[in-house]
Amino acid sequence: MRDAAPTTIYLKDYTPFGYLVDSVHLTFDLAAHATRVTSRIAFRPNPDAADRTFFLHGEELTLIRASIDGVQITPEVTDKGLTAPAPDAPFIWEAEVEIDPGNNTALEGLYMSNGMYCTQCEAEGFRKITYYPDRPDVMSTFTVRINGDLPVLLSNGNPSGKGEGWAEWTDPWPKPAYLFALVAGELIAHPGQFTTMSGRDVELNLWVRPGDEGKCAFGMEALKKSMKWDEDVYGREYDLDVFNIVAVDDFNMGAMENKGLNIFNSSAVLASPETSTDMNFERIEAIIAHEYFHNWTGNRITCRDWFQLCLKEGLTVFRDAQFTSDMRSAPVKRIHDAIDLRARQFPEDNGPLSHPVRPESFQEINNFYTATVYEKGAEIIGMLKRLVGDEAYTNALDLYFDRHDGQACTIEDWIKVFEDTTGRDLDQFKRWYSQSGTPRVTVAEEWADGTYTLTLSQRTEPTPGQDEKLPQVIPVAVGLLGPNGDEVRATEVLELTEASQSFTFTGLAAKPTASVLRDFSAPVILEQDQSNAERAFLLAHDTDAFNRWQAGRSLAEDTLLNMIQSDAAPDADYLDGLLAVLRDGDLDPAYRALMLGLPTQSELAAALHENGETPYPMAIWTAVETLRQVTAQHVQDLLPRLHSETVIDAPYNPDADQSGKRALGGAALALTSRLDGGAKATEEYKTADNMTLQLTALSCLLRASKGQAELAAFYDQWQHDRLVMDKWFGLQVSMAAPDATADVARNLTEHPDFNWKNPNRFRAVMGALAMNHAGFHRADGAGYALLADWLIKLDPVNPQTTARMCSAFQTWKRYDTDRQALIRAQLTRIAETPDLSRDTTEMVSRILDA
Ligand code: 0A1
Ligand code: ZN
Repeated sequence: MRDAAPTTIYLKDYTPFGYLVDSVHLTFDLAAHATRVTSRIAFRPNPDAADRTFFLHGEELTLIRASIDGVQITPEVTDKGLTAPAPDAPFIWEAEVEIDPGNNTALEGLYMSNGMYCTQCEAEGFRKITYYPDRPDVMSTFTVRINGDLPVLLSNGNPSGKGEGWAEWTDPWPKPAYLFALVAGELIAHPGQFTTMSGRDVELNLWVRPGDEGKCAFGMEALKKSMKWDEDVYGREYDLDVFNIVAVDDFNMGAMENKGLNIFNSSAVLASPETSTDMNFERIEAIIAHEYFHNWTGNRITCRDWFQLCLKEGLTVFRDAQFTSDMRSAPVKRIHDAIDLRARQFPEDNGPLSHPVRPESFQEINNFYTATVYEKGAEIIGMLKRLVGDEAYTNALDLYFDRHDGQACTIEDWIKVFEDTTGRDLDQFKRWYSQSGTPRVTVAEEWADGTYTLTLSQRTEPTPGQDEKLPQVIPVAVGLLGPNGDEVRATEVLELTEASQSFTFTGLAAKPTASVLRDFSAPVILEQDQSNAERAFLLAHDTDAFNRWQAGRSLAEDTLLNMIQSDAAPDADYLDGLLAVLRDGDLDPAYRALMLGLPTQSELAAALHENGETPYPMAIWTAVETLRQVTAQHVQDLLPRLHSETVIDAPYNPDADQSGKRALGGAALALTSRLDGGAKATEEYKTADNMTLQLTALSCLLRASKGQAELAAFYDQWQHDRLVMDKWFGLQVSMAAPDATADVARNLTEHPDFNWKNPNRFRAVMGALAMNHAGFHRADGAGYALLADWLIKLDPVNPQTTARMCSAFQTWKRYDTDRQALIRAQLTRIAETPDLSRDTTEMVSRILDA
């Protein structure tokens, strides 16, 4: 391992940097293997800091020269940075370094992607560009001159000069170095324009590589909608003359909110009906909104240190979810978010990688860009809003922007604006940030003399480093339904603050049925002893769209668990209830499509494990297949109607309406394919004129062990398109039968188009392998070994992506002892790899410590 004793950084050790930065001037002389970066930085002593050590971060840099106030110096240089004697008065630091973007495969700092220079500096990548106090609480204005022979030269802020072979950019807004960006390449602009609410004209550009011009229109419209929405809903307007977005093919994450120059993974911005699915469009709209919203929540107000990451990420995810709800369907968005949280965040929060939304220590901050920080972080904001009400939320946010604009803040600052606007003590609420693990809420009911009593109890299992848990503030939205299905009590938010608490409802004529945790009002696991009859009743009558869906979901989970545990037949309440919902033409097609969804096989494994049973992946897979087959037969007569109801007689539009119809039509096609052996899917594939339909038909065929001819035709049709080819790779692994998955994945890694250094392509195959539950967990361990081989190979090239993908193993303790032994062997093999990165070392050791 590279670090014999990796350093752990603690929140409690925070101290401010000894100097403030007044201005940064950078000059880049671009060359693929010898880029020169010259810096001129004005420092002055920080009156709030006790320690005046002048240490600048710097990694993988060749120092050419350095001076302080014009006097050459020879700093003490290590592989982490440099230290120099600095005056206790304002001074000018100048340095020149050389870097090698052409050999930067980690995609952090300045690197190259298909001949284009680009940067990724969050979290600690700027130190690979030049020597600097690379920490978010050091903020400065930046002026950047780029010298290079490429036609498009971009950086943050506004353009301030240009000529043949050079361009200069000035960013007037003080920012931390992690928001720095530079792009240079042969790029084409898709232009746009926006006038802000105060009348500022903003030039918008979406920069893409030649050939991708036809995939820009949707992203540009999404950007304009985001700009308008942030003005309308949060009163926040854009603050520069230009806003640039660049699409990059090699990128570790989705996108990055660099000030005025967002850089996007091309998969998160490029879209056309022929090449992108409805889901791609929706995700792109949300990511563009997310990065744009960061301009206020992240850039204008940033984080004091990386422990506060959720300050910008939780809030910005919450804001993008609000945006999506407003642009599309609020209940559908809420259901998607709950599905996603349960699929990604719950396993994290209830396994070896569990950590608080605001962690207290880390070895590698890149390992903490997690579902917990982002999605649970967003849920906390949602709970806060629910607890204080919409008006107080708006007032608190106004105060936050007024009070903290231009600052680097903490969660304490955030909570304080809510305390100051509402007068409410939020001390206990703050436990959501410090306590890890998913709270479980149990529900008990009592009915006597017209009084209905709900007793809610909470407990959270121990998590790594946290044995004792304290009660949290849990907003539980509840409504009551009368025997005829009418709502006898509208939604009310019960505040559960004790370990156990009773809430009474009086004056009721008959025993009601409670609809608990409406709208998924808190990110908890609800444990409610409900009969199937009660669930079926809620599925038929609940006025809360989320809980109506949840009732169906609980029925589905229950019947699957019974099928797995006791070989039971699929439950009639579930099948009949589902049929009734599907028949209801008044219900949104998107919502009906969601009703047809099932818990993931991984979720079922978790549920079995929690019930004290050992999950066997093949038994789970078989139950799901059986239920699907039985469902197809049960709703058979309705399928023709679902097909005709979802035909769209208009040009393709990825809006909520059309994509909802296609989702329902696609779900119906999947069921039909189980009955006709793929005949209809074969026809649909031939006539498909957009990627959603094409991919749906192809997956139905592959699921039916057909479609090899279509797969080959798909390749011929799309081999020139990188993003579509990622789908081609991924789909084959996702749809493979359990015993074939590892072999399919391995064969694909030998395909000439498997460019494993590209994170999208790597994830298309290896991510799909890890997600194919029964395939990944094949009893002989072939899935584990294949993933481990590739993680070991990728680690020296791209530690960030490697480390993130190690989480595929996080649930290993759920499984039988044979599988545990197989996984442990692979994790150990990874851990013992010589020179393993700090990123991967931390992840594997946390997982092994389970
Ligand atoms: N701040 C970005 C996410 C991001 C984080 C790290 C990255 O590179 C290591 C890239 C992007 C966001 O929230 O969208
Ligand atoms: Zn973000």
